[in-house]
Amino acid sequence: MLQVSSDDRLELLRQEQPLYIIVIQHHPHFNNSSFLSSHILTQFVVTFIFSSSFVCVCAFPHTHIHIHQHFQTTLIFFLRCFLCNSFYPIMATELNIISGATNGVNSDVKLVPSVNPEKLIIDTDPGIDDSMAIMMAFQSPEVEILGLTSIFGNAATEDATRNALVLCEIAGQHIPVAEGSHEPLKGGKPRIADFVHGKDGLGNLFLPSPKANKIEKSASEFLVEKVSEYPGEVSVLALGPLTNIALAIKRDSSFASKVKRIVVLGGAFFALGNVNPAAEANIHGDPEAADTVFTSGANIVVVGINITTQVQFTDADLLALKESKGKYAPLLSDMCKFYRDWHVKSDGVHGIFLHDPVSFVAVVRPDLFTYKKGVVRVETQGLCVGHTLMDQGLKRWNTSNPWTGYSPVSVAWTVNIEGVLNHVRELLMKP
Ligand SMILES: [Ca+2]
Repeated sequence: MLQVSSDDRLELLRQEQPLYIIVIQHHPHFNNSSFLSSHILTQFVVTFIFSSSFVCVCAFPHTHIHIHQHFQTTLIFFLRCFLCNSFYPIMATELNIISGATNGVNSDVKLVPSVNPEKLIIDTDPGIDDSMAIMMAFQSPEVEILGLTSIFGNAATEDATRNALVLCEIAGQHIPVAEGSHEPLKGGKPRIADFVHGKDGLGNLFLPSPKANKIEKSASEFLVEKVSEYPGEVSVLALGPLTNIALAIKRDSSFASKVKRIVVLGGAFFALGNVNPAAEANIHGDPEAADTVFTSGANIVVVGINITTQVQFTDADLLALKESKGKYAPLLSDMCKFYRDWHVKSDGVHGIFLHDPVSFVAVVRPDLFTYKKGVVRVETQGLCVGHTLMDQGLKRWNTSNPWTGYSPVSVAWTVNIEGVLNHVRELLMKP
């Protein structure tokens, strides 16, 4: 029988990101060794490991199930790979393999998710790469989008709201869009990256105005309302400056503890920025808000541009997208022209960085990244305003400092580039 040693279990418990588990449950027909010795089950496991959004570790609650040696060996091999690479952390979701088999032969085994999709609010400044991430989310059964909240950044807030409504309309999604703050916490006119995303924020496509309207509630009101309605269940994907999230934290002192997790696209960790050498655009857009969010004690995962710039669509990828049968491929390909030309001018990259799509992948496939935990602070003034700096915990400081006493956050440290690219391609090219 498959055995997981106590050391392996300890290693599992040390991890802090979600582990998705497939439980092969006992079933009256499952103890037929001829069925289990078939390659069907092995294929399921291997298929799941490589192509699905779930990591496969199997547990056998009923020890009398006989596992064929071939299957067992495969399983142990993958289990060991996972544990050694520290890829697969705490349990979050279970899938049950439920057999519809009779006599264990010619079985039609079905995989039935035993949990509901993850509730997700996307706080966004669409934005070309935001649009890619939003359309990917609409194509992902693993998430239920409760709504979009808008923020300035790639476009002014009112344009971001309009674009969010347009994207929902194109996708046939009847979900609320709540407008966010028009300015950073400290006030003043926000910096708008129209030179990256076009005057309309969507690559100068100037799409028709949406028919639907934003809801009356503000973004922070909507965030607080949904997180209070489903405490511990709602995740937030923050793709722009963090003003709305900071306002939600300020509005409701229980927000940080009630939100399931906040996945932030922002910062540059031990790397140069993209607004200037010190700062990344989303954090630079509202440094005070970012510092408020990072020190709030919420469960936070940060994906910086040190990670996202590693994941690029080349011109060949963009062509493949254009020629694909992807449901939103024509729209996104058109948008990407402007964005791609800017990358050539700005970075000498013949292609695009996939900042926002990568951050969405971190929501549904956290296993494609490794993370380090540490307190993150944001510089709010001076030369390096907007700079994110993490205490890696490598030193026991002699005295307290501005990092002391705050909860650590998870900072994405490495990325499985091909794994993320494949997931992005799969969703964008999905009919
Ligand atoms: Ca964005």
